[in-house]
Amino acid sequence: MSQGGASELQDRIRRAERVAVLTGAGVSAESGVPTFRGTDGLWRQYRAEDLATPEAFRRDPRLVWEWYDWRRQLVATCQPNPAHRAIAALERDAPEFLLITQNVDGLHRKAGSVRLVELHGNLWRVRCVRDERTTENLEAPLQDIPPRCTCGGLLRPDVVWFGEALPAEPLRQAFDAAQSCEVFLVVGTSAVVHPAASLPGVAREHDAYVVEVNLEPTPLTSIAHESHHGKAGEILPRLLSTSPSPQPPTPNPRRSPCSP
Ligand code: BV8
Repeated sequence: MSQGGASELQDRIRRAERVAVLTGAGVSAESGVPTFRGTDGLWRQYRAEDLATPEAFRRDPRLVWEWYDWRRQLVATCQPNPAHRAIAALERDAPEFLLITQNVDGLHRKAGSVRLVELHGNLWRVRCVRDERTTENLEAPLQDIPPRCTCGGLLRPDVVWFGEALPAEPLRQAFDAAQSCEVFLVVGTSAVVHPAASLPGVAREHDAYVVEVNLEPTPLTSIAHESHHGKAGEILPRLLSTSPSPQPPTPNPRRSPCSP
């Protein structure tokens, strides 16, 4: 397994029919979106069990709703970074491609990715706990916190909480891609949350060339053919030889992390 040295990735991608990419919170870090388990990560400030479980929502729906609303406002002004854009460019070049993201921030779509599945749902969509209908219309001024569906049921974030099953069709597509791709690129995930974390191992078992791009080593590093440790926004454009688009101005550290 090579670390950070010469990469076969471009050559492997050129020769590949099917390419799959798995991303985690690290791909959005340079856009200003906090990760979960990093030094300044969300789970450092909050306990996952207190906010990202169905029990937490049953116990204190207002607290959980307000936490996700805070995250929506945090993410609303964040822009895709060169890592998102390099993955969107790769999609345009690969004959068969699937982006499998654990992220709920919507930045891959904003960067132009189309062939993607969101394994853990989407921050911008809410779901009625009673009739399961979803909506992305969060504009209406909220009388109640959390707001209610027209059927009277509470609206909840349409994300996958701990102990909840992942959406069946995206999960099926993700495992199909891992089993059939020739190249599997993993970007910005600590690889601790299952079942997403098992995908790179499935790809490796099916003879895919597995490449990891992450700030630091993870449980995947030992099974990857290549591991490149550093910032995805710097490494990916170079690795995929997409010229990094002009860097947006560095956000003023004294203002909200994503304000231009
Ligand atoms: C389920 C809510 C079953 C959404 C989240 C097998 C083994 C062990 C445990 C389990 C298992 N199977 C199931 C479990 C239980 C559990 C689990 O995995 N627990 C772990 C933590 C021990 N899994 C579940 O509960 C899942 N459900 O299995 O249900 C079932 C089946 C049928 C019927 C009923 C039930 C549900 C999992 C989803 C949980 N939801 N969040 C939200 O609020 O966002 S988890 C949370 O972690 C996020 O969703 C996130 O997507 C996910 C993964 O985190 P990462 O994206 O990897 O982020 P992290 O901060 O950890 O790492 C970022 C990395 O980036 C770091 O390595 C960092 O170094 C790097 N980085 C930072 N900056 C950069 C960078 N890299 C590059 N460039 C940079 N600039």
